[in-house]
Amino acid sequence: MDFKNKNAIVTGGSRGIGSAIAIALAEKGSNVIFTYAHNDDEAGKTLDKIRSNGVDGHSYRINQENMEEINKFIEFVKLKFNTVDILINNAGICPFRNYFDIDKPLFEKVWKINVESHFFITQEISKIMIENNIKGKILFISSISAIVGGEFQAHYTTTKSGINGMMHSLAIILGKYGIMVNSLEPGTILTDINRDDLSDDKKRKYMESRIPLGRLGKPEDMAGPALFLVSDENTYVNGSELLADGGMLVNLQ
Ligand code: RM4
Repeated sequence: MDFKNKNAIVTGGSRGIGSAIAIALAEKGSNVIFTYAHNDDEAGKTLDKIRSNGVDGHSYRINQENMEEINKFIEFVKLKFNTVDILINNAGICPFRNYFDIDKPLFEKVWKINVESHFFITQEISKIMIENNIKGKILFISSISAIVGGEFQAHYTTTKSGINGMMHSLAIILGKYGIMVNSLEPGTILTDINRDDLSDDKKRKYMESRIPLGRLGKPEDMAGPALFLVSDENTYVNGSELLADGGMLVNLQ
């Protein structure tokens, strides 16, 4: 797969799955802009890795709950890239919480970051693709949690199902312009999003026992399927959900 001279955007690209995909794209020649929310040092390290491949790389700190900041980010993209070929909507949070302790502010925060921000970022980026006649690729990082529930994830699973619903409609709307839209559904991948949760030995052993491959996923395990879906080799997969969970979902007994 060749990404030379492609312009890619990755939200939440400073760590975890987003970082693995952003670096993999750069290693195959793509220019990359990634957003991040908190850690400047961590973002700087990821940016160095991206730029070490001789590509144009930029990081952008943003609170994706905030529409004004999203609009400023789009202006930044237009400044740095004359067009966009690939958008990876990855940023997401999952504060594990008892359902009855999830209040409106928390629910709104998770909804805005995981779903609403990507609805509007995708609206603006797809306009750029259409205006430049780019038959681009858009990938939502959804989750196995779009398909199954989680006792402490009622807010989060709602967002991941919402992402798939958005993806289905955008595959129709943007497919008319030759832009292909899909979602990747990672299983349990060990990243900062779940480090605390999986620090509970009993929980970690249970999750590992659910996976036929015998191990939790690594962010790098997501790069291959993600890159295929946004590559030129993908000529007909549109509106699809690709589960990447090591066999966890189907492992009932
Ligand atoms: C994933 C899945 C994993 C969990 C993360 C936070 O969708 O539910 O098990 O660790 O979310």
